[in-house]
Amino acid sequence: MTLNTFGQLFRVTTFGESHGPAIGCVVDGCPPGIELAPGDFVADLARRATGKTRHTSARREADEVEIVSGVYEGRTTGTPIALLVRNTDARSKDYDAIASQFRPGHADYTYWQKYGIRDPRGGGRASARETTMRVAAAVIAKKWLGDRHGVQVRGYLAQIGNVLPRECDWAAVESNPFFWPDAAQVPELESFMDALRKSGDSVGARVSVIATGVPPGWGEPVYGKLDAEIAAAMMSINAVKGVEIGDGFASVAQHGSMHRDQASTAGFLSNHAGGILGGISSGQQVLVSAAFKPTSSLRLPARGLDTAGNEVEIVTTGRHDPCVGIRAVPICEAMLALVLMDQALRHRAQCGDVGEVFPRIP
Ligand code: EPS
Repeated sequence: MTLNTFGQLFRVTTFGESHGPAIGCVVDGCPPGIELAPGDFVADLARRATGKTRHTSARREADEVEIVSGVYEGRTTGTPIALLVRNTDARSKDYDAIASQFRPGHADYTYWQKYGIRDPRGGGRASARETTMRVAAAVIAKKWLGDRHGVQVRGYLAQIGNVLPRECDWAAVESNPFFWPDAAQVPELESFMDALRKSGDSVGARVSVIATGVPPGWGEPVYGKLDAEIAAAMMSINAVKGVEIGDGFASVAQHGSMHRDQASTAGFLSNHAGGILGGISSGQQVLVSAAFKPTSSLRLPARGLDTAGNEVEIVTTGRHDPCVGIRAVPICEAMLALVLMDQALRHRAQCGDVGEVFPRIP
């Protein structure tokens, strides 16, 4: 793999496999002086973790972050920050049967075609386990964005299968296992997921993420557009098959008279653009959605090939997520925060002297 690094000035490199001894990341370019302790990572890593409810994989990882570089007396020093999380609950035997098979819909086949070798245990590097380190790195980004700019990044599950929330209430999101914004619908989702799990199948989901407080000016046209980098960041998450900014694909059916976001001295009158114009933030909320495919590790038998080229029946056992989108809310938040932090630093580097330009639409 030649590219395990993300970002230009705030650069995150992740390493490790699902069943290796540890996963980790190196964060380069972090401003000095940010307060950072292992305890800062606990909340977001727990939000992303498996084994917390019956609706996600039963693997129970300690997910304890060791800070092995870049922090002195509780503050970042400007040197590379290295974070390490040891894998504590890998059960590699679960993968014996499929080590010589390619799960339909999984990266097993493409990794094999590319490298001629693969670590089949837990999906190796293609595992959702890798996203732990993105969330850890983004804890630093979220902190800096919040303290320095008042930027807040938060997300919710906006669709699971064909079920859509009837209400959108932020207060509900963190109080149920689905990050679902409609508390009244949670029992319906519980039954839906219980039936799905019993059936052995999986389902897709949509995650929406919103950044508030982003000032106008972040994003670098034309090859470093804020929306282009957000799309790349979201697409780099396992299982993501689509990304929308603002109205996204709904824009296809719209007329310009509707889509354009008009302005008054009181502010913008709508936000179809999702807070980004010409690849640069407008000062409105940045609105992003990602589509997650249904996971491919199923105990329902499927037709496929083994590594000898024979047609075989493929059945995946072990501990899997029937809807990986459920755990993806903190991961999408993380990727948006990483892009915003990187763009904020790049904006400061080039345009730090420009200051506030008149008029600013509130
Ligand atoms: C995953 C399969 C399961 C999940 C894992 C992602 O792992 P295992 O088969 O080893 O039990 O638990 O997710 C995590 C461990 C995590 O921390 O996100 C997969 O196939 O992607």
